[in-house]
Amino acid sequence: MKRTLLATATLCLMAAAHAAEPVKIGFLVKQAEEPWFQDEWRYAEQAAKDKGFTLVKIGVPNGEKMMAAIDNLAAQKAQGFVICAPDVKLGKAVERSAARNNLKVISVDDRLVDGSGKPIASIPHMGISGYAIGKQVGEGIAAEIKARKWNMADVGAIRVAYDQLPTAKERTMGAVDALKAAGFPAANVIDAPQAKTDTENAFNAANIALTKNARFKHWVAVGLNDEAVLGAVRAAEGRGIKADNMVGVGIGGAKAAENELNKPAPTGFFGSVMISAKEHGYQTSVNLYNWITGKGVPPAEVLTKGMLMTRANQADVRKQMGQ
Ligand code: FCA
Repeated sequence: MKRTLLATATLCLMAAAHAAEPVKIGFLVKQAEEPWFQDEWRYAEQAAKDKGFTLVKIGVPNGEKMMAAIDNLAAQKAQGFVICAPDVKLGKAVERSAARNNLKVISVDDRLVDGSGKPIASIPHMGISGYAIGKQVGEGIAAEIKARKWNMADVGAIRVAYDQLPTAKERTMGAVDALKAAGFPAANVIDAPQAKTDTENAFNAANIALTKNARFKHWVAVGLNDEAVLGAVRAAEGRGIKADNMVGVGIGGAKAAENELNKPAPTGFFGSVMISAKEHGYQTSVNLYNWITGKGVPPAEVLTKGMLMTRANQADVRKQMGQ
């Protein structure tokens, strides 16, 4: 009995000591230069301020930097981290390294997978509903093709592809499926694989697709994010294909899209399905904070929604998305 009491008292003391430790959380992103990730960080900072924890932001462009960042967080006595990894196949390495360092981990945007491509169930995840959001892209483009009264046989669709990333494949396949459902000919869809998910690589990929398919009168473009579609739009411009003959719809709605939609004259970047950097940055951080402080375990998977934003409705969409 005495021993039990003593053990209980020790446990209570340990818990109290733990609770008193300042909370420190890492937020690791694969492409720190991308406006979407800048926004996530900004909202994570907001969560840190609201809840009173320290946020450590680290860019992890490759596996080596990612592993070093996790060890570094442990050395600084952080208790956990949110991560969008440079390669989802590093999932097992993330899981092991977090466990070894006694860090809690939540993934954001890109779901981590094991060697066979299966999602790692022990790591809670918040991502976008990729296929549904991709469909919104395709539906938005199909509506614009109809509004312009283009003959679909004369339209080429560039799918800027990054199929090794599951969410990227889901997004672009959702877009293509919606186009096909609207009567778009499957044979007019051209895959343009990009080596990295940024504008420069999308530009190079789209350029090849355009060169090889000069037969089309009009073009549309889809990709996993705004940067991918912007690459296609810029490549088309380089070949004299401007706003009246290009309808590109991205995914994201962060600064890159905003700049484009606010240029005085419309470009081939017709719109973007806006997704919630606020939820992805703020809510993942709060979920992790609650987990660390024993206030609650994060949901295993949260998939967030998007809204089609164009020049015509951008103010309204931003308001509705709370951003
Ligand atoms: C992926 C993409 C980003 C962003 C995010 C939600 O990580 O690479 O551009 O779209 O999903």
